Parts: sequence; structure tokens; C-alpha cells
Amino acid sequence: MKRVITYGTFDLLHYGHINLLRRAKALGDYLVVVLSTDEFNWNQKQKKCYFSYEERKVLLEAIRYVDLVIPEENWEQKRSDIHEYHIDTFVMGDDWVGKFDYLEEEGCNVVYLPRTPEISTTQIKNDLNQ
Ligand code: C2G
Repeated sequence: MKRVITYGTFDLLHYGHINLLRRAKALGDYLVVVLSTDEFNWNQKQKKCYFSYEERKVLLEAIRYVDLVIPEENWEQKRSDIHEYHIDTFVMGDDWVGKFDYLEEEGCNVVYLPRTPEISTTQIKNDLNQ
């Protein structure tokens, strides 16, 4: 059983997120999504989410590629998450390329996947504000 993990806010869920989750799941058999809490988003990522953590969690749990959703509460939990969930592969979009290479020290593969162009939560908000 190959276990994969990825992290994110996933607010205003869109096809770029789905493309990422589909490709992440294709790297194994079980996908853990670590979802940024409202507090983490606000305090550490300066992101004000449209949907709450619970609402974003419900959306992610409905996706066929997602096997488990757990909270992301800080930047430091990745090392322990990898051991606690017996992760083989850590995956992020390539806007994060290089930022998490240190996780290879924990014995897991680190994979950066190309982002889906032209779509982002910020873009959606800007377009709707036109
Ligand atoms: N993503 C993508 N293509 C897009 C938009 C997003 O592939 N057009 C990917 C991002 O690269 C990321 C995931 O979808 O891997 C979730 O994106 P966000 O919700 O924006 O996550 P982010 O704020 O980057 O949080 O500790 C890591 C952070 O929690 C990552």
C-alpha cells in the first residue's frame, strides 16, 4: 500500500485542485490531504477563506481521489505527519518547488507537479468582482 500526502487550503475548490489530487493519488493507493485550518490560513498564510474548514473538508471528502482529510495547523507538522501516516510520497504543486526537499530526510519521496495554468482561487475572486 503506497501512501501519498499533500497539503493545501483548497478554498473555492476548482479543477486545478482536482488535477493535483488526481495526479497525487495516481502516485499511490491512499491519499491523505492535510487541509489548512481557518486559524492557520489567517495567522500564517494571510488567507481569508470563503468556506470554513468544515465546509472545505466536506468538499474534499467527496472527491474520489481523497481517502483521508486531516487538519494542517502549522508549518512544522509535515515531518511528524509523514511518520504518523506512514507516507511514501509527499506531493505539492510546483509553485512550491524546492521548499519541501528536506522531507526526503524522513525517508519519503518528494514530488512537485506542474500547476494547472490560468486558474486560482484569487483569479476566481477577481473575476467575480468585475
Ligand atoms: N494547485 C494547482 N494548480 C492550480 C492551483 C493550485 O496545482 N491552478 C495546487 C497547489 O500547487 C497546491 C494545491 O493545489 O499543491 C492546493 O493549492 P492551495 O489551496 O493554494 O494550497 P497552498 O495555499 O499552496 O497551501 O503547507 C503547504 C500549504 O498548505 C500549501
